[in-house]
Amino acid sequence: TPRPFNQLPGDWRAGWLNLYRFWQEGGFHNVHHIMARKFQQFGPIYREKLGVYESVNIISPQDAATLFQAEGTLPERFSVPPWVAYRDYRNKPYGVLLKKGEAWRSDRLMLNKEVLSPQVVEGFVPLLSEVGEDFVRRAQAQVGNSGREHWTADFTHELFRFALESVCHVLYGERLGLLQDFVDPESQRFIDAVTLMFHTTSPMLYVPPALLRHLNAKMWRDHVQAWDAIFFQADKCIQNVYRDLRLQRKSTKEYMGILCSLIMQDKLPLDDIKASVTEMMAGGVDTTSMTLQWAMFELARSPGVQEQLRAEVLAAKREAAGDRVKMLKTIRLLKAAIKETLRLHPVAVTLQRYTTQEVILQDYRIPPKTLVQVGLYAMGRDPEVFPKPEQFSPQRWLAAGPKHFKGLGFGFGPRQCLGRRIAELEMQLFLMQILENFKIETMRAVEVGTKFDLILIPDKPIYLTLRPL
Ligand code: HEM
Ligand code: 2DC
Repeated sequence: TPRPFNQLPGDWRAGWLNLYRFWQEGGFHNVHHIMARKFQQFGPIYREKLGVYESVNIISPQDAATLFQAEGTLPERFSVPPWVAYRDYRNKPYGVLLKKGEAWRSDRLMLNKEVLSPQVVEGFVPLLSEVGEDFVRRAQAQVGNSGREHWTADFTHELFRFALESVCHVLYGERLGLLQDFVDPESQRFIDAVTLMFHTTSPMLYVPPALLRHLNAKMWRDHVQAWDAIFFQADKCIQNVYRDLRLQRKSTKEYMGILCSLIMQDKLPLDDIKASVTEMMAGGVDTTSMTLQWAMFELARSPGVQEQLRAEVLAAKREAAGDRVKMLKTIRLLKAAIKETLRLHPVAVTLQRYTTQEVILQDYRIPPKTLVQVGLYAMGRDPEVFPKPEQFSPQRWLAAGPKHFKGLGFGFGPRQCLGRRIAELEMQLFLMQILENFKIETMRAVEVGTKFDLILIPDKPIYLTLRPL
């Protein structure tokens, strides 16, 4: 018979003491390392309490499968307290990110049709390719300006702009012009606000924000300011589109973007559309850009893999006569390289679900309403799950053998990442276009670690070189 819940290993009795220890260890930036260590200490399942939040943590793909197969039709993840607190404080409606139950489901089903469905997604290809082409053109100009035969830089900000330009093109059907020499300061403010919003979230994760609000702590004030800037800027973009639509300034011939489609469908209240579009605009900046930065870094460190990918892309280009939609159907290794990047460098340190019924994990009975976290970062580096985990090897995703619940970078099931298809296409097209035009290089000696800043990011700047082929 399965073992009872209160026999689970872990320190879950003294929440505040744990939080203090955690803080002492620099835990706010090291959540991923602390988790990996706890799995070593306690084995593949442990229970934990930090502040007021309790969770059960798992690492094996089989346990993840058990968890997700029992999630039902209204899955719920940990809802980040300061994000909820901001919306309540300013009286802003929740989008799909923070909604629950039937209210979440009805919004999500409408959004899926316009954001995730294969028919619509194919229409994003020309929009996203165009942005990728502009990035290549800009890189070529930078090579020209440098007076050398290459462009060497920390690409963080370039990629932030690329990512915002990309997501806005599909959301609004319009270009912001962020890949030109002059960047609109308002857009730059938006980008900085998203980074600040993530950065100020992590220290508040385990402390009830109501407490911080009462203390009027600087962290909370900065957080509010960041969200204010995010909502202000998104609202301006949304109003522009709305006005153009009413004045019939939009030509109905071409695809006009996700926002237009949602408004014209007229099945969701405008406030709900706005809330979710704002979340997508904010969710589309740091996520894809950091993943692309890691992908280029890994490719620079593995020139052999890079050559293989380039050969695949160039062959696909020849066969498809440059048709990007066709090319996307044949670039298996490139898609595997993105999965491999997310294995070593996931955006989300964990996936989480509240159980709705009793589940058995590692032979322990987990009661309903328990927060269970899948340690995504720890799983990606566990040699039991991925042999030679330190090796960047896209090929492992194409080899025979079970991949069951191993590629979870975008989450799973009906609550998985809403932006998944946009993100995948954007990253595939970007890497295709870079590989067609440049060699990616880096200084081999530099080791780069990972820092938790709500999402996982590099712990120091990454310098990359693009060298025209
Ligand atoms: C949710 C990862 C890009 C918008 C999530 C989740 C993960 C994730 C792990 C939680 C899924 C779950 O609980 O099962 C990523 C990664 C990205 C990325 C790795 C890029 C590399 C994007 C983009 C957008 C976006 C570009 C916007 C277009 C969202 C939203 C949710 C979400 C709105 C909440 C969905 C819901 O609760 O129904 N993402 N994401 N993400 N993501 Fe992404
Ligand atoms: C952070 O312990 C650590 O995709 C917490 O685009 C558990 C947790 C819960 C939800 C996760 C979050 C972590 C990391 C960032 C995620 C978020 C769900 C969606 C969000 C993974 C792992 C993200 C980045 C969205 C953000 C959209 C937002 C800017 C409006």
